Order: sequence, then structure tokens, then C-alpha cells
Amino acid sequence: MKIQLPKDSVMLSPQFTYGVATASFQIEGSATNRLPNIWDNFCKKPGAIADQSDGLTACDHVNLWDKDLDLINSLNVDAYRLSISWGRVINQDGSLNSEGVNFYIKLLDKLKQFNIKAFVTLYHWDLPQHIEDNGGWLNRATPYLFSDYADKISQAFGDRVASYATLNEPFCSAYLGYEVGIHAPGISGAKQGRTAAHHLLLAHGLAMKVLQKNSPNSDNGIVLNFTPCYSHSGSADDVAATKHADDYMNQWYIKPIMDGAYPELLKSLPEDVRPDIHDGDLDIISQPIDFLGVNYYTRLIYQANAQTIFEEVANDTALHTDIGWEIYPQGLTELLTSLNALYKLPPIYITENGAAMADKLIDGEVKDFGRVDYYQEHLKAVSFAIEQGVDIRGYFAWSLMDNFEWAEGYLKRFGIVYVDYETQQRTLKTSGMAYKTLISNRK
Ligand code: GCO
Repeated sequence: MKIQLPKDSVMLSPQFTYGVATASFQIEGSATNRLPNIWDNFCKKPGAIADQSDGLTACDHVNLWDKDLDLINSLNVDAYRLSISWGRVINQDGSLNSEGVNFYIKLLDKLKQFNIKAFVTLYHWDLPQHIEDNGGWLNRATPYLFSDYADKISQAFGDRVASYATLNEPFCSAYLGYEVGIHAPGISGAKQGRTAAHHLLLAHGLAMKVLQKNSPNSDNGIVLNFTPCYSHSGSADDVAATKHADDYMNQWYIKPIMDGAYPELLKSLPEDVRPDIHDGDLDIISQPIDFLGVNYYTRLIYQANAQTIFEEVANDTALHTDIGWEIYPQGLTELLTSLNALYKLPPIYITENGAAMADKLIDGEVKDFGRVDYYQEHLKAVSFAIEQGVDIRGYFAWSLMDNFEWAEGYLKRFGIVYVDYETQQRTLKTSGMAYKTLISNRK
């Protein structure tokens, strides 16, 4: 099975960056060699994780990293997006943990030998538990701790990193973690969610300053996720409710960075829900960024609701992935062109895109044709956005390999490589072969 792009697409030129992505908590394991984090704790909460699993072993990547890098290299990718576990590299007293730092340095050095660019994310949700015990992202001191971590680790890594992202998906950390409580640390409340979001954005701005100083030659920015909102009908009420949802879930995170202001919606929120914004915060948050990472998986459809303002409407006739998300590639083109119309964007990387499928390993093969289709259609959607003038420089498949899918545990598989969690055996799926072929033919 092949992935095909329009003949003259710039995505077929060697300048376009292709990569695979992972995140520390989802693959690393070796939990005893780092500080406990909010996900370790959340996993202990009855009912929090669908299969009652945890990240103590995951894909055992801390032990198997060398082979995993050979596997990445065998895909002919240009780049590898990974995240750093804060509690593996920084001790509780704020000093560097040399064992943890050396783990990543070995890994970054091997990437360099392979001529694979390292796209490093500093925060992919694994906040050290001792920081959470002091209020976590609800505490205004946490952004300053994050900036200190960014300072120390970027100095330690030297020139090994091609691109730094401060945060991955602050929407998920803030909304899922502190507003609806289905992710760690499992706190619920609108005030908490908005406060965490503001502190995460502040952390991003503070860390941006540090990264630009310590690592001026890398491309530094942030990774945001977007779930574009579509109105169920053309009625004024549904359209207004959908705009409200979009401002609350999506624009809330990008507008402060690009425009130095929250959406107008902020003013209509009850006083006791609004975050505490200090003078100068938005100037810090709106530091120029070298790139914007965009993560896209699906869209949502909304209608008005008298109590909750907006509510989701299921699209039963559409195709869905194994995690229940509608497959809607055209949403990716529309997202990219609409962001490009709304903001003065830096170059964009699609830092995550992919699909959960109910994969089966049969006779040493995983024929995940549905995932090949997903990649085919979404890569085409990116190509269409480029044709319409959006400056997109690269694309990362989520994920390199099956891993700990947060509240879903190990039940949902997103990899282009299959992981047998009993044996830690990796098997390249049909989608992995198709992705490799696309990349290799371009070179
Ligand atoms: C994300 C996460 C990934 C998830 C993926 C699928 O950034 O949302 O980076 O950790 O596994 O999105 O849900």
C-alpha cells in the first residue's frame, strides 16, 4: 500500500521535514530513576485509567532506546520529536540530575550521528508530583520553576537540538487536567482550568526568552492542539454556540501567543472564573516564536444548549477511529487555512497527526490499512493547505510506536510500529512501511 501526494507537491521535496513523535511518560518506563509525577499518581486513582495500567514500564524505552533509535533511522525520517521528563533531569532541589541528563545526551548524540534532527518538547504533561503538591499549574510559582528547568536543560544540551517546543498541548494539561479532571492531576473546576491555562501560557513565554538566549540557533516555539468546531446548523444560536466553543477550546491558547490578548469571550466569563492576569503577563506570553506546532486528529460538531451554552453533536454516519474520533481530513486543511487568515503565523510544523486502530499482529504482520488511508488523506490535506498559501515545513506521525495512551492505558494503539507489551518486541506495521516508502522516494 502506498501513500501518494499530488505530483508537484512541495511535500515531495527533500526540504520538507518528515518525522515520528513520542512523549516521555508514554514510552520511557524506568520510573524508579526519576521523580514521581502527576501521571504516576493519577494512575493509582481507581477508575482513572481504562485498563488500570500505569507508566512504570511502558515501552521500556529507557533500556531499549538504542534499538529504538536504529528503528527510527531505518524509517529514513529527517527528524524525531521526543519529550524530556522534567523529573528525570531535575532533582527536587532544582539541581540537574546528571544520570537523567546523560540518558538524553546519549540519545541526542546518536540522533546527530544518524543526521536526524531532534525536535525536543520540554513539557508533555509529566509534572513532578512535588510541584503539584504545592499547587501545580494553579500556583504562579510553577511557570518560574519551568523556566528554570528550561534554562538548565537547554544549557546542558548545548547545540544538540534542532528545535525546542516549550509545551505540548496546554489545552490538554489545563482543560483535561484541571477543568474536567479526566487527565492528571484530576482536578475539576472552571476557575482552576482557566488559571492553569494562564500559568501554562506564562510558563511558555518565560521559557521562550530563556531558549532564545541559550539556544539561538534552534527553532523554538510551542505545540498546540486544535479540534476545529463546526456548527450543527446554520441557525444563529448554533453558530454562536460553536464560536463560543472554538474560543474556549482552541483560540484561547493561540490568540494570547499571537496577538497578546485572550479572546473577547474572557470578558463574558463570570468574574470568579477568570484567571488572575498580572500586568505584563501578555507581553511575556506573546514573545515571538520561530515556529508553531499544530497537532490535529479530528473535528467536533456543536449546537446551542440553554444550560451549558454549547454541546457536542455526534456524527454517527461518519467513519471513526478506534478511539471514537471522527475521521475528517478536510478539517486539517480548513484549520490551517483559517489559522493563516486569523493570525500572522510563523512557519508551521504538523507535530502530531495519526489514528488509533484495533491492530492485530498476525503471522508477524500488522496490516493496518485503515491507518495507511488516514495518513494518505491527512498528508494530502496538508498539501492542499500549502497550495493555499500556508507555510508548512514538516509533518510528524503520531506515533513512532504503540504506547501508554493516557486515560485509555494500553488499549488504544497509535503507532506505526506495533509493540507487544509482554515481550517488548517491535514490529513495523504496514503504515510504517508506507510512510518509509513515501519518505525514501522523495530523497
Ligand atoms: C497529544 C498527545 C499524545 C496522544 C495523542 C493521541 O499530544 O495529545 O501528544 O500524547 O497520545 O494525541 O491522543
